[in-house]
Amino acid sequence: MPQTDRPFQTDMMDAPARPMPVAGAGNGFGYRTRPLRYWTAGPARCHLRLIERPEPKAKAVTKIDRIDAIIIDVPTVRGHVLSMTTMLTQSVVLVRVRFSDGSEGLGEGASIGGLSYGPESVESVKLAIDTYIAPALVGMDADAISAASAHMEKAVKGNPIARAAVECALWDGLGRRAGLSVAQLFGGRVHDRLPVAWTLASGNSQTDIDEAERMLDLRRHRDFKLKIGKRPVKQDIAHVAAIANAVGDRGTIRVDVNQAWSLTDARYGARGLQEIGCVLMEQPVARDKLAALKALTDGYEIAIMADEVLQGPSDAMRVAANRSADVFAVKVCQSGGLKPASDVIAIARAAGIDLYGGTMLESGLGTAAAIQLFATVPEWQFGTEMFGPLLLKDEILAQPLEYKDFSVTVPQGPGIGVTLDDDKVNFYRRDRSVSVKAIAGA
Ligand code: MUC
Ligand code: MG
Repeated sequence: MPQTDRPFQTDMMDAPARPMPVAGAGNGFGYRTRPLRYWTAGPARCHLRLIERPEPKAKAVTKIDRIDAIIIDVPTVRGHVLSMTTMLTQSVVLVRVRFSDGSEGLGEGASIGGLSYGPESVESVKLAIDTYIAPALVGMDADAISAASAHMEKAVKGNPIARAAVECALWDGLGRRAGLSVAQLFGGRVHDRLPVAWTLASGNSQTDIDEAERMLDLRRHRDFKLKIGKRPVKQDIAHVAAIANAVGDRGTIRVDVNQAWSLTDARYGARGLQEIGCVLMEQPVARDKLAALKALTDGYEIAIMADEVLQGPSDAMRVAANRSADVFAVKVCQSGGLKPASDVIAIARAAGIDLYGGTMLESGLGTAAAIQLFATVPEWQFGTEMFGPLLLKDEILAQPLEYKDFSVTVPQGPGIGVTLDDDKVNFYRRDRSVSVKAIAGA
């Protein structure tokens, strides 16, 4: 070890063979040296040096300077027919948080089908951020995300999607400043890739079969989620059976009813669907009908998945406590952010409930944020559906996410690991567009 690396050292000034540390020079660890004592008696002068630890300087706190939220509307590759509406466009809120040290963080808040899916829309998300969240958070310590989240929860009840968009941007900012990915901030990845299902929702059985064939040929998806609940149950089962027959052993078939069925419908549906080999039934009944969800979970072999009912850790606890579902669809937006979503995951794992990585059809930004978290979880028994950007006609990331071999690659790099294509964002932002119809059809 060189002399200068020692925390404490003496130097013989008259021993010229030994290199002398220069008073005041650094020693490579940020310490300075200063002479301690001199001996002049005798031929050899002795020079004792003490390495001096500088007064710790108070580190400048990085603060939240500014929060901007914009709505973008991007057309979908085809009509996405859900039980409650048909989507022709997906609208999301992009959030940019600027910090006092010049760094930035990005986040996204998304829902589907305007207000037909749930109590938040992109318009309400932007309003909640601009009017309530931004004023509450500006000036707070940017690295203290738990404190900021607690403050947000105090300032804004409910509105998990609005809170999630801002919270994600705070994690992205912290990761960028620290040079760590969001996955690293959440304990480190255990997967480099995650399996990705595709939703068949054209509204037509043959079109869906053709689409499934294309996805299998491309090796992009082999797990298919069918949106049902719009037609009578019997017709829905016939539709699912036609697609299940066509796909055969090459993939799996799941359904999402988006709360459309009564318990009576759902009993009939569960029996029919499990007979044709459908492996998963998502949120068949209204989100407040927990007893009905439990009756289905207890009564049938087909796995019952909770989606809309899960609006964060408290709901997850309620569903887990009664074991009212077999599987949780974990959604970052619906949970209120990355940290609450990781709490939902923890509750499921502790309760022995299986996991599925859910989407709100976010663009590449929100999708990448969720992938960062999902990559840290050892087991996704039913895989994920992180295909949001693929449903959009255009890509808003500078570098699109990589989909291949039935899976998506976890982005590398600090924070969420993606950057926006600013020209595309400007093109699709609502406040610059001539006129955009977010939802069409019924
Ligand atoms: C939902 O209800 O799960 C996820 C995939 C999809 O097609 O719609 C979303 C929302
Ligand atoms: Mg769903």
